[in-house]
Amino acid sequence: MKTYTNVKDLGDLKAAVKEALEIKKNRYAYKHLGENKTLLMVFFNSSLRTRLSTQKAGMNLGMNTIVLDINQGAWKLETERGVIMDGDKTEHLLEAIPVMGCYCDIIGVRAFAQFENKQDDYEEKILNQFIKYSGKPVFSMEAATGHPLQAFADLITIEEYKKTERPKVVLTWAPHPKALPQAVPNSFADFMNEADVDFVITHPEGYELGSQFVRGAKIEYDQDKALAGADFVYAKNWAAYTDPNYGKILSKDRAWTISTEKMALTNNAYFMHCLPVRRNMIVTDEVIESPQSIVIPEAANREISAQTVIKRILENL
Ligand code: AN0
Ligand code: CP
Repeated sequence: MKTYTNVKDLGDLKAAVKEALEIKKNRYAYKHLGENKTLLMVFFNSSLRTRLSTQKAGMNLGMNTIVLDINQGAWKLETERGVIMDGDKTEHLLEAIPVMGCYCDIIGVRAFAQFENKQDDYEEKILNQFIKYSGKPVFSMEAATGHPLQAFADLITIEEYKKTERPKVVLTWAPHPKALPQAVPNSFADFMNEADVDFVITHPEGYELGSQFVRGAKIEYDQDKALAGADFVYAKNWAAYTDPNYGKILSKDRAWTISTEKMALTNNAYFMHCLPVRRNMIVTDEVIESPQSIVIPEAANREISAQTVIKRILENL
């Protein structure tokens, strides 16, 4: 594997999940692979899980790991070419990226959608410059349009908890006070569409996601109908994708919050969320604290998805 930005990079998805579950059984079995290799993790945005789990994954593989927070101590970076740099930006991304590439063997990048220019976001302007100019294999740690390490961990978790061959998995929009990217729901849809599940997406009108991610998934605008018979409820907020509302909040309707009443409509479903989650906006205290909530094992699987991806990249260096 040379880059990891979406489900296709994993090839045979069943084989990838199988490999991940094998790694989980003995996560130190490949410690030799990363010897004298350095993983650089570059963050343009905050993180708790991705930072810790990816660093841990690299260490499990015997790698040295370096974390760079661009907004804390690094020079302010200009990202546009042709700009006369007489403002507050000290360094250009076009020098910074190849320099970062000099000090490592693999680079993970977190660069969220900025909601300033839809085309820039959906062309993955920042991530693709790392791929093009770093000279090193690059993987996404949540970029503008996707969070494939999260979705891979989600699929591993569903595989571990499913009680039927083909479970019903419902991705539901839920309210949030701030405009959030579509990266998590995009990647979740990207993966579920390739997995052996009955996949349904529910959201208020106006929150349609990009067709390149939704593909053939069922859309149900009535959340109660969507939840009926669900085996897994995956809640997430996202801001509008479609024009002219790209990046806007259209609703904060708490009728969409996942509550005990909503969960009662399901087939005793498991509750999932990528975290961080705002309680009593996305999900009530009762539901997230219930035995059906698997948000912690889901987060734990981030170490496993990251390790599977980094292992495959190391094997191809
Ligand atoms: C981010 C998002 O929604 O994309 C990260 C989630 C993993 N969430 C927030 O910014 C709260
Ligand atoms: N789920 C996830 O990626 O969490 P962080 O933003 O804390 O890394």
